[in-house]
Amino acid sequence: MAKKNQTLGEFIIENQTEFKYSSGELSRLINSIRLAAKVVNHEVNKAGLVDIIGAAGETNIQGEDQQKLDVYANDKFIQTLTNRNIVCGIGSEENDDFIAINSSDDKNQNKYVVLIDPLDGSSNIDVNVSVGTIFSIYRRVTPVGTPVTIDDFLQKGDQQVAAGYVIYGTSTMLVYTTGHGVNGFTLNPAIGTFYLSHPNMQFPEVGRIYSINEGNYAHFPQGVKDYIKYCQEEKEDRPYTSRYIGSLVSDFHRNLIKGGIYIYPQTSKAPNGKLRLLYECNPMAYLAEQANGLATDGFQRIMDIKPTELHQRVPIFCGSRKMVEKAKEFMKNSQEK
Ligand code: P6P
Repeated sequence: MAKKNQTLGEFIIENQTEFKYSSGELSRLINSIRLAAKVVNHEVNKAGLVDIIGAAGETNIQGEDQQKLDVYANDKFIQTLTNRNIVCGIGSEENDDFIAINSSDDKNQNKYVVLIDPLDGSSNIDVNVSVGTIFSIYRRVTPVGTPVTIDDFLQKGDQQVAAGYVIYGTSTMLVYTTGHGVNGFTLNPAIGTFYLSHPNMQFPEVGRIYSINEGNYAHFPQGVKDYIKYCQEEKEDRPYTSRYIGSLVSDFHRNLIKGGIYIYPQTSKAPNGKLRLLYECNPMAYLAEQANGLATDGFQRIMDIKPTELHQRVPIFCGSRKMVEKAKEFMKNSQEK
């Protein structure tokens, strides 16, 4: 049972028996993410003060300019996950291929792989808008003690053992699930401790906020155009409010608290949408379902999609249950016309 003002450390210990595998491993996993989150938070909060922002002059596999903080955050999460000797592999938005950890050491009894978007929304850094880290944790499927393979990463979202995000906003929060609901912890930067501030987070069944980049309207599928018009109709419960921060973690977090739907659909220019299945959509889908919400690609459950590539993109509609269901109706109806 979550108690307000409990520290993250106390919460993990009190609830580690819920983790369906050996308890100590979850603690070490979440603790390594907690440490990296505090280190990255420190740098994000001073980004405006030192010349750490701005492109690092390189581009990542996505062809996007790598902001120095992207690189820094990626390095910190990989370093802490590696040092804790708990994972056998890491997949990151910033790395073309997955990273095998201690794979040559046959004593490597590590059982988990982590997929991570180390600094999502990083294009917002130099305009002082909140950004986030997203993580997804699986148990490996290949034999323990052997080198990790791509199969350990290409698992359906419903095989996740934990997932969550860190949001570096007006306050820094760690929000995560291990399959027993979603809990939010707020960092007290003065003492570097995360406190349980949002126990048992749940999407309101219906919200009044829709989040989508309407600049792409001309390229949206008809079902999305129809849903946007539905949101804008003058009715008893509408029009809804349009809010789009351009940072998935921030839009998702606001919708989780207030109710709402976030949509990044396929377009004529991007037939699979923009967001990545393994380290953006699956972890957010796990959180959404654990918080009484839904996450689909417009037609099927995100967590039922069998991944085929480390960096594959999928469309995503996620948030309050009734809103995602309504959007799915519009997508289905437009297909049948
Ligand atoms: P657009 C940030 O790059 C991101 O991955 C998400 O955090 C955000 O919701 C989306 O892309 C913004 O994309 O095309 O609307 O700028």
